[in-house]
Amino acid sequence: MSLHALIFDVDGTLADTEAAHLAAFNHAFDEAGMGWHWDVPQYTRLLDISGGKERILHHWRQVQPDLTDLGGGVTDTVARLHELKTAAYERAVRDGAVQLRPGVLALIDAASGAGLQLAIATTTSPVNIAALLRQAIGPDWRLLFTVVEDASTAPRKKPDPMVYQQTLARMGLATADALAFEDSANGLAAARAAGLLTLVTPNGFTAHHNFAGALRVLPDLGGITLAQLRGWHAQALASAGAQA
Ligand code: XBP
Ligand code: MG
Repeated sequence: MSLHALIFDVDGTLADTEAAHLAAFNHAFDEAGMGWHWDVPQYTRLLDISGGKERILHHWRQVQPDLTDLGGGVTDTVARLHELKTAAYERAVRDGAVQLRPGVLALIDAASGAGLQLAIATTTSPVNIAALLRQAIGPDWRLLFTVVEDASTAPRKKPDPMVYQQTLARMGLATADALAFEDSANGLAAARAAGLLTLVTPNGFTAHHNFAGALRVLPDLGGITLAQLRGWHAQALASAGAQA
């Protein structure tokens, strides 16, 4: 089996976005007068919850344990807060707050030029993907990716494998045809549960996570070549075959 596709997580993998997400959450809480402010240590813990809406509700239940969804009031408020947050995040990205991580663009270009399929498998919202990649790659960014699976298409969030299973199915590929790229324990768990060999590039918010099961843990993708990926992929499949 040779390598036919690269599947990328977005937040923390394609770009170090979580500081901008954190600022956007706090902006939304201020705008709505919630009286909440997340600091970095707290947000680092909250990132164990995938999905911005799920994260907001999780925090609300932490600060108000007797919270019940009174006639939709809580659900509507969470949705409103997330809309405010997403708008603030989009503005920040458009203003250049976030850059792609080292090696990401070079690898995407090399893989695309070599005829590999590229895909995105993320728990973030579609508007966030478009804001980041429009700014980082250009208005035609979507043409580079065969499949984009995100919070709008895969409602069960990582570590659930749904987003990766749907990505593979839509690409018509087997797990052995692809490599996944992740930054977090939840993301690694989702990719592994979908049967994918996974490279991890941790960041400041995830460096302390447990990455057991990763094909490799790399500081970033700077200088990583397609030939190296093909070699690691073939080696992993061969040793899996030898153990079978
Ligand atoms: C990381 C997430 C997202 C972002 C915030 O996604 O869990 O929730 O933190 O974005 P990824 P939203 O799978 O790309 O690492 O507020 O749109 O959820
Ligand atoms: Mg991530």
